[in-house]
Amino acid sequence: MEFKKLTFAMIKPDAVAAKNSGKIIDMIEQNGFEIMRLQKVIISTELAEVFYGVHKERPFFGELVTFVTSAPVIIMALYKDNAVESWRELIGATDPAKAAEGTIRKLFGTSVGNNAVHGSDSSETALTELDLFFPDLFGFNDMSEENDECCGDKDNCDEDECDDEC
Ligand code: RTP
Ligand code: MG
Repeated sequence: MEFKKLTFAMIKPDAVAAKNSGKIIDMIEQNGFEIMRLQKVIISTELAEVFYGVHKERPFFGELVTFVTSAPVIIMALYKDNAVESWRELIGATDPAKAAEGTIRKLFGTSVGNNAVHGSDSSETALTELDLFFPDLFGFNDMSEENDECCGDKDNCDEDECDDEC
């Protein structure tokens, strides 16, 4: 999996509560994103403070944490060429009033705070956010389990496929 092709996305509490998540997920698929992970969760305050840590000095930090932990959200790992830029283009500007026509925030956001969705702002941030919410994502192709099986059955194993420790 190429990491530049991944981004982290969230349908925020306002859009989930307004029953817009189905429409947003449909837009995601119609715009060519592969949904690699999807989960509906209620985020803890501790996790929200880490997730929004970059904004901790901003005056709206407390509001942001209270909002994102207030009700269920849908978190996703999205896969597409230029995933970060492509997803940010589809969601539109932070303020729904300034977002381009047809973008998710223009369609479903109602204010700067209640702006329907989140998108990572760079590939580096995407990796951090994906690792925070989907820690299994990057270990998915880890071959260690196969190696473990191999170690347990040395008679039937192809030595070349075993770790040196076997
Ligand atoms: P996000 O992280 O949620 O995808 O949004 P963004 O990159 O477009 O905007 P960012 O600057 O990262 O801000 C994070 C969230 O903080 C809220 N915000 N409130 N009251 C304000 O002036 C203000 N500015 C930003 C927004 O909900 C924004 O999504
Ligand atoms: Mg941001």
